[in-house]
Amino acid sequence: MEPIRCEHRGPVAVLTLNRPEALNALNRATLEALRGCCAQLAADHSVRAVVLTGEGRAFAAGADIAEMRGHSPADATAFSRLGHAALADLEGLAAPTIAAVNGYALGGGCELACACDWIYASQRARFGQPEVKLGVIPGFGGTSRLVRRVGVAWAKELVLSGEPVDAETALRIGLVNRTFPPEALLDAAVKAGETIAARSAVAVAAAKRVIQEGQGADLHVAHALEQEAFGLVSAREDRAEGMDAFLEKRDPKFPGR
Ligand code: DAK
Repeated sequence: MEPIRCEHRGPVAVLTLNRPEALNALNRATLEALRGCCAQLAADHSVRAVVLTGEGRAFAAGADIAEMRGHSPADATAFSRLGHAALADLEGLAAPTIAAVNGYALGGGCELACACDWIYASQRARFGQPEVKLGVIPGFGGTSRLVRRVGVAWAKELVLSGEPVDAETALRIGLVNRTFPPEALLDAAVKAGETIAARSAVAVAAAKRVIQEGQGADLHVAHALEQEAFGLVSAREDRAEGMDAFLEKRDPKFPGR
C-alpha cells in the first residue's frame, strides 16, 4: 500500500497520509513518498493548491517511534536530514498548501502541519510536541516553524511540557486558522484551494514567496523583496487581465502568465 495517496480534485491536489494502522506515523518510506509527491506537484502547473490530510483517526502521530528506536546516530542524522528535506520540499511548492488536520497531529505530525501555509482542523484534532516524553527534542522544525507560528511562549509550553492542546486552544493561539466539524473539514480545505485557483497564479506564487523569504529577513530586506516582486508581477499578463477585468466590471480570466 502506498504510504501517501495523491488525488486531483480539479485544480486542487489532495495528499492523504495512508498508514492508518500506525496513526500515519512518519517513517522513512512516507517521507520519501512525500518528496516524490512534491516533485510531481511542482512540475504540474495545473495544480493550483495542495491539501494535506490523514487517513483514519490521525493526521500524523509523529515520527515513527518503532523505526527510530533502532536508529544509530548516523541513521538518526540521515532521518533528520530526510525529514527536513521533505518538509522543505512541501514548504517550497509555489502552490499554496493547506493542512487539513483530521485528528492527532503530534511531534513530527504537528511539524508537518506547520510546514503547510495554513492549517484547518477538525474540532476533534489534537496538537502537541511530545518529544520530551521520549527523551528527544523536536526534529522536523518544532523549535523553529512552530515558534514563528504561535510565538515563543506557546511554543515553549508545547515543546517543554509535551502536553497536547485541543483544536479550540490551537485556534486561539493561532496554530490553526479555522476549525470545522469533522465531516466538513476536507471539503472546506478543498474549497479554500478552489478559491486560490480562481486568483492569478503569478500573483499567488509571488506573494507566497515574498512572505516566506521576508520572514527570515530583516524588515528592510523584506520590504525590498516586496518592491522587487511587485515590479516583476506588473510585467506579467495576469496583471493586465486583472485590472482590465476590474475596470470592465467582469470576472478576470487569468492566463497564469
Ligand atoms: N510511531 C509509531 N507507531 C505509532 C506512533 C508513532 N509515533 N503513534 C502511534 N503508533 C501506533 C501504535 O504503536 C499502535 O500500533 P499497534 O500497537 O496497534 O501496532 C497504533 O499506532 C495505534 O496507536 P495507539 O494504540 O497508541 O492508539 P491510542 O488511541 O491508544 O493513542 C496516541 C493514540 C496518539 C495518544 C498514541 O498513539 C501516542 O501517544 N502516540 C505517540 C505520539 C508521540 O509520541 N509522537 C511523537 C513521536 S516523536 C528527529 C526527527 C524527528 C523527531 C525527533 C527527532 N531527529 C532524527 C533528530 C520527531 C519525533 C517525534 O515525532
